[in-house]
Amino acid sequence: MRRTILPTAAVVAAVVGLPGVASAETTTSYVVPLDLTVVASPNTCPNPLLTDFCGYTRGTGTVGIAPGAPDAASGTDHLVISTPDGNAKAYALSYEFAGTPLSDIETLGYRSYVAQVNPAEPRQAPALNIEVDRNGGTLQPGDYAVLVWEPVYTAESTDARRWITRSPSTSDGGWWSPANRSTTQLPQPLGFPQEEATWEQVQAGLQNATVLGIGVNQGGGNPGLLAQVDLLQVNGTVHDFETELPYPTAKEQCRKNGWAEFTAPGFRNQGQCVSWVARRSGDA
Ligand SMILES: [Ca+2]
Ligand SMILES: [Ca+2]
Repeated sequence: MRRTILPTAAVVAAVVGLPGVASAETTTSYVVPLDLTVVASPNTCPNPLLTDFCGYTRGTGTVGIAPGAPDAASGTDHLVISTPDGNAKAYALSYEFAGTPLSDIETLGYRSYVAQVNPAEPRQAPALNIEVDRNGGTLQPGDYAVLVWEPVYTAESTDARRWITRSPSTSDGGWWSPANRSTTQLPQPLGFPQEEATWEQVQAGLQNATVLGIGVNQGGGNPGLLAQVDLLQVNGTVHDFETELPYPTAKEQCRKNGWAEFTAPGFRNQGQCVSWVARRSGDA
């Protein structure tokens, strides 16, 4: 959707494997501030959504793309999420995969960095969230559910101030859902064990489900948590959050030594930069 409407935000093919994730070929999609819409009420993302990502913030929570802790794999710009008090909440979800069967989501990954911990629970870090229609088809009342994967329920590191690769699709557990709480009538209605479920178990419990949105969330009850996320991977697409695109979209950007600023791809001189833009825009 967005990519045909906002030509500044294009996709560049690259091979950028997430460290620790099986090295299938992936495509890097650079996500810049124009690609993220943030709303103040839950489930009010514009429809149709003209950006790939939609974020929601509650109370003092914030989410945005900004410079943060340098990371060899993801640069210095990241998705930055802050929840200053216990009521705050903030998330950013991609809707590029809406309608995809949950069973087709094979690879999920991201990198996270906790710059400032929640003092009451210093192991907390941003979680992966997937909004689903639990039985596919049209979204009827009762069909909506959010699947959550949290590092704290797995054997993955909980260290602060260190970039850590997260592996929701291959970890030893960590999945749960608010819609999966057992009652006396119905033990675990989504069909997988809370918090200790693997991705395979989630998929087995929700065989007809379809994806609505996929992204990262910092939920309520995390006062003081200040974190960064990058390289959000869904199957073959890796989302790299950047304040600016690392490549030129207009020939003018190559001039006055502008060519030297670009990194993906990098250029040897102005002429090479101009040619690249011309080829890419089809007017070479
Ligand atoms: Ca449905
Ligand atoms: Ca980045």
